[in-house]
Amino acid sequence: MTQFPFDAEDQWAEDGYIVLRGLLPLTRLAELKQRIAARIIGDPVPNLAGDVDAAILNSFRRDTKCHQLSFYELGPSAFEIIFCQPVIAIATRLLGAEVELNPTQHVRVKLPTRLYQETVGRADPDVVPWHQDAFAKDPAPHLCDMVTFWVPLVSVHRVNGTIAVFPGSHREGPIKHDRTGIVCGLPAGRPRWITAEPGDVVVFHKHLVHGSTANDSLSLRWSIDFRVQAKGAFSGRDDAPNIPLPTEEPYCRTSLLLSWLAQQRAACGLLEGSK
Ligand SMILES: O=C(O)CCC(=O)C(=O)O
Repeated sequence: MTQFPFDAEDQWAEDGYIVLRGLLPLTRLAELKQRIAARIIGDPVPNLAGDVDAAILNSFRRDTKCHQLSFYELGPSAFEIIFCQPVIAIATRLLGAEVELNPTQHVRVKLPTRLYQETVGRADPDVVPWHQDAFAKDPAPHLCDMVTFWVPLVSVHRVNGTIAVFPGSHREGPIKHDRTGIVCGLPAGRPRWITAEPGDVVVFHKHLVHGSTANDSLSLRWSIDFRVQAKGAFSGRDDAPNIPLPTEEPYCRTSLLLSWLAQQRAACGLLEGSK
């Protein structure tokens, strides 16, 4: 069973986020990265054992939309990370015994900002302005009892545009956001850029003010993020269902996988009757 490090609860209360080190298996993360690369470049990909970043950067030079992709395209490799025992154990520790997967999930392959600007000639869309996740969806999502899991697939640091947080800002509660979803006025204190390695998981409070800065390196910054909420909490979305996370064995992984794929297809507006 995954244990919290002895000081994690204090840090959660004080700072509104924790970085859990070495929690996820590197083989699974590498598989996921391969799968993402294959989807971006286009299946089948003859040999991704080489320089995956170079292959994606070249494909971006040919087609500047190619780095956009959705979670549901990733299939079991992403599923194995979201629905793993350590994630469920942390979620239940922070939110209570019964938890659900919120439909908002992202795969982010963040391009070097210089390449983006030179190729597309406008501001880099992968820079995420300061916000609280509780406000990411209207209406009134601040009612949602939720935590965010942010999972780097490469080493992340300030230069390659890791996430940055205002430690303790969750204690200010909901802060007004403008119509574009940016906080109106920054919280007290200074931002902290999170340094993390593949295998680490950053977990943060729904009211933690965070964002991410430009990728000033020459390589890609890879991450995924997803949200878990208390059972019955409002997800902020009516276009896709929440999925109850199993906290006890046995359960059927195949039916859970199918529910998750359906959730993500609905979230992308790909199911009949969904928006
Ligand atoms: O990964 C990023 O660049 C931003 C992540 C973020 O804002 C989030 O997960 O809510």
